[in-house]
Amino acid sequence: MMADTVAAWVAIGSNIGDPVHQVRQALRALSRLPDSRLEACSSLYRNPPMGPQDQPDFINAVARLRTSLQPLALLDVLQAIERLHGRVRHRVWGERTLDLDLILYGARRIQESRLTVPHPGLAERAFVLGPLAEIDPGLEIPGLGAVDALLERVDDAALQRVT
Ligand code: A4P
Ligand code: MG
Repeated sequence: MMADTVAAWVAIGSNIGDPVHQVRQALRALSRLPDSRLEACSSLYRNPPMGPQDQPDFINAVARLRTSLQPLALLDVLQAIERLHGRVRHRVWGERTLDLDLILYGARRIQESRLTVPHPGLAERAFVLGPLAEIDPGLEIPGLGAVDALLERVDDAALQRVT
């Protein structure tokens, strides 16, 4: 049925309105994508903002999909979900109702105007590495090494699992 599928990882972030609700809604939307299956999702993690500090804490999570969508088609559907959730982008690294980043697509490295994979911020972001290591600790990030090794190099003390 789904030919030539790959695993793809999506990082979810929200810090406006009801972020826990937004992230859960996003997971629900990811479970309904065409030609894709939601295979795993991390816990939700509350953590302080990276960037401007005068904004609310974020809720972050990571999901693993199995998909036969090509990378740009997957980016299109992720951006459609962001728009459905009333995504408004106020400023760089600022607050947002919902941010969906395609962080990994199989073992591929992609460099296009609309899409860079692995996501460039990956190795520095505890709020991505922590949830990713929860679901796929031994995963090799193309060009960067294993997720759990990368996680050891960042400060994840402020990541707080939402119960
Ligand atoms: N784009 C390129 N590569 C990708 C990719 N791998 N995944 C392009 C998704 N999009 C990608 O995206 C701008 C453009 O990037 C898209 O049109 C797409 O073609 P955007 O989502 O509008 O921009 P952005 O995400 O607002 O970029 P910005 O402002 O650099 O934000 P970041 O880097 O995503 O960071 N603190 C915590 N604790 N948790 C967070 O989740 N998030 C941010 C936003 C800041 N601080 C945070 C968090
Ligand atoms: Mg984004």
